[in-house]
Amino acid sequence: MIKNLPKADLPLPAPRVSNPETLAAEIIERLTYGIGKDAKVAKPHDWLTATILVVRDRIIDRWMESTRETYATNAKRVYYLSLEFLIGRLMRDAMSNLGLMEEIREALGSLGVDMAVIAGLEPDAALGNGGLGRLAACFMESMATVNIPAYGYGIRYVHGLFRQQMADGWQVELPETWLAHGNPWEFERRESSYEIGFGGGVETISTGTDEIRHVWKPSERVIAMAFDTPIVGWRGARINTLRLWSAQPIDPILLDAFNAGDHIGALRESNRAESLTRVLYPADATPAGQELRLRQEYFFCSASLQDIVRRHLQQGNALTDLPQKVAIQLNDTHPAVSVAELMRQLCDIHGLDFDTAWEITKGTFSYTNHTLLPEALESWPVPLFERLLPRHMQLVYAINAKCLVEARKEKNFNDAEISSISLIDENGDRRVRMGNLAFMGSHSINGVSALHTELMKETVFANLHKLYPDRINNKTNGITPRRWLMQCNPGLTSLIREAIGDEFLDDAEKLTALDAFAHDSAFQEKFAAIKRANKQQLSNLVASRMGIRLDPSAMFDIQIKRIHEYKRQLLNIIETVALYDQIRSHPERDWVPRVKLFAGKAAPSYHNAKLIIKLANDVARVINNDPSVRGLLKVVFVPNYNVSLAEVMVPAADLSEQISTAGMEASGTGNMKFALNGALTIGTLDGANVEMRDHVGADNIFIFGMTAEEVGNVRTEGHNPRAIIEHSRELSQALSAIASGVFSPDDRGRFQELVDGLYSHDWFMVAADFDAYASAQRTVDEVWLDRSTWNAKTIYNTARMGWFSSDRTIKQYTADIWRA
Ligand code: T68
Repeated sequence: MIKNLPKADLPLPAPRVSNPETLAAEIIERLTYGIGKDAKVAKPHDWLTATILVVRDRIIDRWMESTRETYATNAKRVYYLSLEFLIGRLMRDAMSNLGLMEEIREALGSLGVDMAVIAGLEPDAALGNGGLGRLAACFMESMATVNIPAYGYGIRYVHGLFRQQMADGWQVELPETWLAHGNPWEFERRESSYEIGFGGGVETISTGTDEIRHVWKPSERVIAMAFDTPIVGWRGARINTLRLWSAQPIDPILLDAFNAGDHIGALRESNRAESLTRVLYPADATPAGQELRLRQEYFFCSASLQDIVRRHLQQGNALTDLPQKVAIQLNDTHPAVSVAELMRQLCDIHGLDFDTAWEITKGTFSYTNHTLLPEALESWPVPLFERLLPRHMQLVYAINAKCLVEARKEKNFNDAEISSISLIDENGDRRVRMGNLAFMGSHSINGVSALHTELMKETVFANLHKLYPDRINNKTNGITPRRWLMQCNPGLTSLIREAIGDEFLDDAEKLTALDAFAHDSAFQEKFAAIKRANKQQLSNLVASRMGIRLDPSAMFDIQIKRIHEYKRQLLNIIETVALYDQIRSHPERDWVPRVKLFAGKAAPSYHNAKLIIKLANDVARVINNDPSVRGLLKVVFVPNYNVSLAEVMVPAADLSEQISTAGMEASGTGNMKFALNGALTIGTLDGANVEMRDHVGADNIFIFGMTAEEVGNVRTEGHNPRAIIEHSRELSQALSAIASGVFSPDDRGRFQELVDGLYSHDWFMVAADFDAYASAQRTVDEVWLDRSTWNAKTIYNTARMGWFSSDRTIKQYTADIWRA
């Protein structure tokens, strides 16, 4: 029998000592007793795991302290619900934030292990598609840094975003297996498990009074089990938790079926449950649309809300105090079913009346919108929603009725206005609109850049904004300077420390002190030398992965992001082809040597995006093998873009391509990473580019092309892209080369449809913006040739990008939305 010990008097472990000798001894101890390996035969992966375990030990004390403190003060907690967390590697992040990097490097060195080698083995946690998922990861780090008691909630996908390979220039998707060697960062929490239901029906029970209670009787149940990962803030200020849910069957095996000889049937239920959290949907900016996706959404929302409500009650709080103690941020509409789920838990499980529950719900939730693309707005067919979540469907109707009556009575909305704000889209097959559900159920709805927020008010949410004019607000995105400056660019970080001291490490806006050095030629040279070293590193990577040699003295012109027509990689490729023509026609001119680098994944079902990748590779092959180019132009598509690759490419860029069709990129965050690392931006007045121009100064960024307003006008009034193309000699030559098969001799018609789209509608204004873009590129060349001017501009960029720290963004969410 275990006796009940007087818990309060139990001693806490002594804090760990962290000098290299102690660390080395602990690494050996972990290797031996934690992993069961003799140092003599340990493989690099074993060293990696042992090192992570030693770093982790130093996190745990503070993690417990952070949790205890929140409990003791009963402080308001922030919950960030996101179907995606694009974390990348964690070891360097944790070591750097705890100030352990040099000590661990030395400890490993004393054991004959190269830290860089084992750090390179850590798999990327790629539980996200792109910007939205990476933003969630930056926010997690910043929330810990600015000391917000926050939890991230998401899904523990067994397979994150696919690995991209090239086969003859075509994208091929392979499964990604980040858990293959185990995951030393996560803690399985079997005790934090919840039942999640699907399907079945709703029963009503009379409670004796005039009320009736609804009881959902699901026909299918699975278990959600928690896995916790600690997230370390800068200087270890605070450690928060990222809680990811994994689906488990209620019965791991149906023994009756197994014993009756049905071996496959015995595992059917188990497979069905586990398949729920097996893969991340690889489509970004387009809703996945399948039933499994809705099941994933509901699964993680229900588990998270059960957990949140349990913690709230366990702390002794009343349910009516939920908005005072809990803020739940919905990362896009993917977790929007939470609105109906919280209503269900409050009304059906905890017995609150509908109106009280609705006030609590609106007070608790807030919603971030990340896109206005009409095709990206999530909606679910009513029959599917009803079959999978019958009780939630009833609640959606009830919420809808309440809000539509309000609109009709208080704001005199007409039929068209009512139908645009309704939760049910009645055009064609009936669908549940998740954006409208998130909007109605939240007290705050925010966009992610100033321009995007204004467009939200004018377009997609115009009528909801009219109904609830105080809800929409802007929170311009940010990036964590720890990962995106200090860790990925240690050379630049030390140079800045030498110049302006350490204050910027704790407050990125202190980088403005660098302004004073912009025209200091000695400083310029050091700054340029660091850029050059970063370019050399990227060149080494390209040489070893692709066998292509790059000249680090050439201008590195980089476009890395998901492949999407609105992001206009095609514009960049066409301009590359035009430049290729020019270099050959005018060999006597003083051409600036350039390397055009691309990387990014296409959604597996996105035909045109995949064709654009193939075009980039076809163009690269022809240009790189043409001796008449004399090395003045190289084109490289680096496969398998992920966070770790970005950490090498971002610090190596001279020129950052942010050239989306104006009005279509909600914010962008890659744009911020490049500029912070001293790349100059060539870009449109889109998303956060607009605010970047305001901060770095119009002279230090290359802006070109149509404005969002102009794009809007052209789209409503119609335009004639054929005339535009025929008017531009460079453009028509480049397009006819591409269309006629100059780059695809094995299949001359391969790119015909891509080019035809530009002639017929040019929805993304590629032709319309081409001349402005090409001319901006020639301005870039001119400035490049005047090195001290170029260098001054790059320093101004680094100096003035501090405002785009995600610490600033998180402080604004805290002050205006969460009030934590
Ligand atoms: C991005 N959105 C925006 N969506 O495109 C980008 N979509 O401008 C912005 O900077 C970023 O969000 C952060 O706010 C996305 O990344 C998705 O990834 C996505 C995923 C699934 C379904 C729909």
